[in-house]
Amino acid sequence: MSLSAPSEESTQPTIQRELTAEEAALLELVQAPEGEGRAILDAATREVLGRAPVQTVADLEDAIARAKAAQPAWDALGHERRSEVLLAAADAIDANAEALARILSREQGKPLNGPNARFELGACSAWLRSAATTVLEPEVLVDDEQTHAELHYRALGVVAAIGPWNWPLMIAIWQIAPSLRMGNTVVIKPSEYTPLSVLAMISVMNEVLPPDVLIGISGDREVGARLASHPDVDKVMFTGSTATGRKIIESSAGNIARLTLELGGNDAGVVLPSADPQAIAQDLFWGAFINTGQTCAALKRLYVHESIYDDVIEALKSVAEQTPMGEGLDEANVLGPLQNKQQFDIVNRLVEDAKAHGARIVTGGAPAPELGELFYPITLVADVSDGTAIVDEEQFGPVLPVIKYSDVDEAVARANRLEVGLGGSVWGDPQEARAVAARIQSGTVWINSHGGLHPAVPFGGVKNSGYGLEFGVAGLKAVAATQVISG
Ligand code: TXE
Repeated sequence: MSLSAPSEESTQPTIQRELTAEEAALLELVQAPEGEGRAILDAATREVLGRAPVQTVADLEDAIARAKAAQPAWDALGHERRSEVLLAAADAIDANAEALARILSREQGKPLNGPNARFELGACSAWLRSAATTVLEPEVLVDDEQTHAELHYRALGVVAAIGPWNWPLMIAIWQIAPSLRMGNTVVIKPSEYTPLSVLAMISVMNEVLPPDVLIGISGDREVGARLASHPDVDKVMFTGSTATGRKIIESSAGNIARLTLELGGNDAGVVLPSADPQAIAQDLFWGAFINTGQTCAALKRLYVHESIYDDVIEALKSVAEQTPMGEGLDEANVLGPLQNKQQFDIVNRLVEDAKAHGARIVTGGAPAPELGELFYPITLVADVSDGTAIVDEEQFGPVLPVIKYSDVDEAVARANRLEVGLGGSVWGDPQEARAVAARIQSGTVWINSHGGLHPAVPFGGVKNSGYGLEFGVAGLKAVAATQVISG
């Protein structure tokens, strides 16, 4: 089989912005030989960054067989030794963090600075260290004169990790780290949009991991489908679209693979009348626009009480105007382009549709070709209502609809009316906000912030946002087989 290229094609034959020696060395380790592979573009400049290997279903079969063969010895190492190896892998990531951040910045588009590429590498190290040191003890279930029953957590076998293009390295680590910690081996297929940065990080980790414990496979959705449905795969960790999540659920009927599905959402924020618009503006802004809005648990619909509606919009506009967007390698920028043309077209379509339905564009509202082909400015859409596409569909980009409400019960009902529930937030007096938070249908509700994650705090969605928890002890349980020892 062959790998179908993403909808965009290279228009520039060579990279014009020079790679550092460290970046070039890492890319050389993972990319296809000269003249082979598929061109991967720098998201900001649209120059060719490198060549992704084009791996087939036959390569995948070989990878799964090797991962399966390596698993018993990795499991037999025991928790203490595996923990040491994973901490050494985190050290290796730290030692290569700047080069990896630069490759990530080029390939994904996110700037080096702000909560972006360097931040993502820091998170990779932190989450890997947390998984390496979190302990999952056996539980004594019953201990009386007749029975002693314990619940143990064992390795499952081979874990398939399938990831997206928005936080490609961090999400890869979220899938890899707990899986390896519990004694599983991992075959990971990065998104076809961002394979090079993920393969580079895997190659850095493989400097210290035993052979075949972690195998990267660079392939398209056909390879992803075969990986998820493979009879020798015991667990699938997937982050991506709801449509693909449904296909993976269907294929799990065949291999009975356990699933952790993080399928994005359309997170609502509710700003109560007690909120101070100036005080919350920065956090609201980054809650919505972290990674230029391309974040699963970003604020995607903002419901603001009518008494402070205009003030919140003004405060957000002012932050938007002071926040620089541009090429990621420029140290001044903290917002970047959309990663790919498909997402750029979604954002453009949703804004055009909002305008056609009479919405007011407060700032932005049209592409910014002067910055580059895939740049879209921060766009605030006001005087918009539920039922329009910009509110009801996940924009996954630098656009935020701000919706006016007059009654808190009504705002809660509107926040809950969609079939997704990853995150949510409530802004205002903390006590009042907590009471409202309990009524929001989402896996996490933040108070006076949105989207902050911690490696020890479980994260996962409800409704169509998927199921299964990641991080912390709950995350280790999700990649383990339970065994009761009773006697
Ligand atoms: O996702 P896909 P895409 C949303 C966002 C975006 C949309 C599509 O709204 O516009 O999803 O993005 C692999 N079996 N999110 O096209 O297609 C595929 O190769 C197994 C939200 O990137 O779901 C890639 O590695 N795997 C999301 C991965 O699945 C398959 C983050 C994701 O691709 C497969 C990104 C199959 N049948 C986009 N088909 C979030 N949760 O944050 C594809 N793949």
